[in-house]
Amino acid sequence: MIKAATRRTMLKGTTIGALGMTLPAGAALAQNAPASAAKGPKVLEMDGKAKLLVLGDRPLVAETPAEMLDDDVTPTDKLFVRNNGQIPDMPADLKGWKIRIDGEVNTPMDIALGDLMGKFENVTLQLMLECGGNGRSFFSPEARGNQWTNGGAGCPQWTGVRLADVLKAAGVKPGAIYTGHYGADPTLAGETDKPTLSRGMRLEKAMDPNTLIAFRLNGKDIPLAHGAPVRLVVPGWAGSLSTKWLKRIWVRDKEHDGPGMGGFSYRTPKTPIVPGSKGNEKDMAILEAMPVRSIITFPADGTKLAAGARKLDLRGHAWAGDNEVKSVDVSIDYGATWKPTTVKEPANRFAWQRFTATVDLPTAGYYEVWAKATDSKGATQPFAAANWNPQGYGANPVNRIRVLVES
Ligand SMILES: Nc1nc2c(c(=O)[nH]1)N[C@H]1C(S)=C(S)[C@@H](COP(=O)(O)O)O[C@H]1N2
Ligand SMILES: [Mo]
Repeated sequence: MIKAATRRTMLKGTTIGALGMTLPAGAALAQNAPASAAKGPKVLEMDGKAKLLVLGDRPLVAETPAEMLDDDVTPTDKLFVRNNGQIPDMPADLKGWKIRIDGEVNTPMDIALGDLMGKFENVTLQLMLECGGNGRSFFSPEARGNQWTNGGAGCPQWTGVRLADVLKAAGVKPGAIYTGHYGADPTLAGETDKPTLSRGMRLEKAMDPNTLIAFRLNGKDIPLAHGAPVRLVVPGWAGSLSTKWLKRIWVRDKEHDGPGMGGFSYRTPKTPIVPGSKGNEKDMAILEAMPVRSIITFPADGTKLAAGARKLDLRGHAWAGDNEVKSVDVSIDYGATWKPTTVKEPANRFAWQRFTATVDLPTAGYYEVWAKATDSKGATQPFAAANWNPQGYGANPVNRIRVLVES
């Protein structure tokens, strides 16, 4: 007992960096490694950002390694970056930045950010932001797009006003059913006269008190890469709805049809299709809430434990779109047996939930530690990425890390 406890303490004292990623490629997890990993990870070099892993340069897309997501509240420098076009220039006058609310409203308005901040109640919430393609690299065969592992997600603190309050002030007409969002980012080709991406949501989600027009991230002005000076935060749903550099919300009497709303974009099959097949646009439904997911954030994948280590302290986060996480279980025998973890309440609705566990490692040698979350509706993570779709949304297989106990 005492011996094990001592060794546990030793593990805690060792930095992840010193232990990290020492296992050979081609170990059992290779089948789940992102395809892009073969080229070697490229590290983000950007002021104010941590060394995220670059999944694409044009547009800039970078994910957060799981072990960098260990904080309870994701620090701004560690939040993933996902752009579809170019990053616009920083506006000179932040408070004077105007947002247009129009369409199916009684009083269309152009409201300056300064007025928005002053006229509506300011709220601060810890809210999940997750790319619709998070987990894409786990699809087989490979789906089109950035090969996210699990790092297209984060849960920072946002301050803003409720979109619902602003829409109510504009007076939503009875025929309104949907929103359409516009940002100020130029397209990849540099065009400024057409939207790079323009997604929208059912009015019900727009009226949810947790859907924010946000102007602060972790208590500071939102940095340029994350949508300065103002953006939407639509927690629990595909990140593409959380429009950065927000310029306009068009309230609509039909489903929005901007770029990113049709075909295979942000849509998944209503009934499962053959993996790798073309699929039929008519059989696709809009991806709204993200599925249940857990990530182990400590220790890092590939950690080596000192000889004699027989206990492993684990921790991570789990989240579940519109739902709460009810349980997270872990396995060290490839899913043959499972052990429950301790799952904390979320800081508020739409915040991720911390899970912790101590698992016994009966011998020296190689282990995979798997984590599987189950939500309040009973949905759980599959063993492999399910419901394959051409653009690779919603892959949420059980999370796996590799650990080696030295002999
Ligand atoms: N204007 C604009 N907003 C946008 C995007 C974009 O390309 N342009 N990308 C969206 C996508 S796909 C995601 S996942 C989130 C990512 O937000 P982040 O870069 O702050 O992490 O922003 C969304 N908002
Ligand atoms: Mo995204």
